[in-house]
Amino acid sequence: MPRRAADLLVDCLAAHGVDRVFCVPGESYLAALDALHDSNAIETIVCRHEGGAGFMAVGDAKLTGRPGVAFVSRGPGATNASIAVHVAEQDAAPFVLFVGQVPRAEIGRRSFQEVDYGKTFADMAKAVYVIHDAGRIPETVARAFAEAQAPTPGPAVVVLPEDMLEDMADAPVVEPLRVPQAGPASAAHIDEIAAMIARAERPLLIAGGVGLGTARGRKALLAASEAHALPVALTFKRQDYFPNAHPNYAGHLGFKIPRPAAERYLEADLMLAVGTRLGEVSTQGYTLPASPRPRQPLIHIHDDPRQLGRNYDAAKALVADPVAVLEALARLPGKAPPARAQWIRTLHDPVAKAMPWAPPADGLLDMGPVVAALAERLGNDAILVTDAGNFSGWLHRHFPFSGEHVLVGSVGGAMGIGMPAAVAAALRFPGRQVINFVGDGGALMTGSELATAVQYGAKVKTFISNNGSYATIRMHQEIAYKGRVHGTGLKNPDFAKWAESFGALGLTITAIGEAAGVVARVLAHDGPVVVDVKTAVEHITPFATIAGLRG
Ligand SMILES: Cc1ncc(C[n+]2csc(CCOP(=O)(O)OP(=O)(O)O)c2C)c(N)n1
Repeated sequence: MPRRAADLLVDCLAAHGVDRVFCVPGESYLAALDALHDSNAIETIVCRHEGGAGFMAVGDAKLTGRPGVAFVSRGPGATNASIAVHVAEQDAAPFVLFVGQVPRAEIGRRSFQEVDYGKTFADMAKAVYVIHDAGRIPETVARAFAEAQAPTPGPAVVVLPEDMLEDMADAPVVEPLRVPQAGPASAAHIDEIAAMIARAERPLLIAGGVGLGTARGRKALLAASEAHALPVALTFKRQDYFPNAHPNYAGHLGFKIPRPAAERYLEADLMLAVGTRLGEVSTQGYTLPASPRPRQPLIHIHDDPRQLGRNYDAAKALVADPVAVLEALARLPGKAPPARAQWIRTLHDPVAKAMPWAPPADGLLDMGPVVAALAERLGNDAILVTDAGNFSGWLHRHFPFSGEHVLVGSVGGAMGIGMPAAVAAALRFPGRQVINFVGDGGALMTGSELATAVQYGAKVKTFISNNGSYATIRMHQEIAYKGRVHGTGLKNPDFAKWAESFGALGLTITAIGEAAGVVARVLAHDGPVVVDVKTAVEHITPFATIAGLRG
């Protein structure tokens, strides 16, 4: 039976398990909105900015492992959403972005709000599909979802000329395509890897990527680490994959870790990089391990052959499912030279020592007491979301991720992901605590999605580090152009009142002694909360003060 293309599209989404789409409406896809109006399977979350809608879809994808979906309008909507396309690529998050387009007869005339998405997204999306023929909606949707999920996961863009959505089509829904996946490694490969580990006195397992973040992946990582006495360092924003209190935990490869820590890792006589692309941040600018030829043998395991050999000449580069490799390793008995125990302590002890927060001697407020109070009170299934900026450093340093906590942040370092991703998390898991850490910079980039939280009852708890500065950039300024502070100062609203005006609870912390009580109130409140944490910019990172940088 022929039916409207827009209805066929919505049926195809439902067949792909889509139960929620994030959007900002546009006249370029009215028919799709009209079809969503009648869908019982799919909830539409209307957002305040396409960047917010895209970040929500990416946040949802990070939590479910399934493609997040957003609908945005042509030119202005699509370009606003582009930040999420970029983040999905950098973060390996499956994301399908549907974009309205001018009518087919207008394409190529530089019509009102027309964009050539193939050109615009060529360097960000894995694929851009334009549907000219309504009969090809089912096949195209299926391909876009498969592409978004295939190793390495990422963004796919589907372009919908507005008149096409009104056409009639009688094509059947195409059920989800099988997504190509790498298999396990052969027994010979596993034996060889186990033998290399057994010979090493100072091996280091660098774990990251998306697959290891699943419950199965985390279990395999822990089991392989324990079976083979392997210290585990986690890549940027993947700090939640391994229990931080475990004696084999070797730390988080965050932004520019202190040099002594990097040098400790570089003492390794074997590096085993599993699931990670070995990106710039985690590798400290391609020095840990050294690119292209590491100082020590490198075993690099990834399920996408394109990620191997790009920046590293690995002693062993293996295309395989990283989780299956860890599971296979965990089944083998491990042997470790006696010196291994000391090596593990060398990596773990400094991290463990720095983990408990202690009030600073100068008594100034930073995010430390908030993190300490959260560490005491949060349940093991809490979801912690971070925007991009130095404020997140206190969480990375002082929050003991249990291995079950989930951390959502942007590997690609995009500011603005915090509030939207937290809203998506609270909608997806209404029974779990969702904590959002954001700076005063990021807060006003996409903080208006607090309205979306209130509209849909997402109980997000947001802590804003209000230091009156884009402090991360101020820090770079203080280092590169000592004392010449310019373009980084901020004059902020009263964030508690700002939150109240949305209908959320607004609270303020002005001193260290207030933090524990406010955190308790936040967690007890049955609704969205924003806390204005009046942090001192002097504590510009957990590792340095401005006076220290200037001195
Ligand atoms: C969308 C985006 N714009 C700009 C940057 C560059 N940038 C990185 S951190 C930062 C400052 C963050 O400021 P804030 O949110 O106040 O946190 P703080 O650094 O003070 O902890 C900026 C501007 C970025 N990463 N993303």
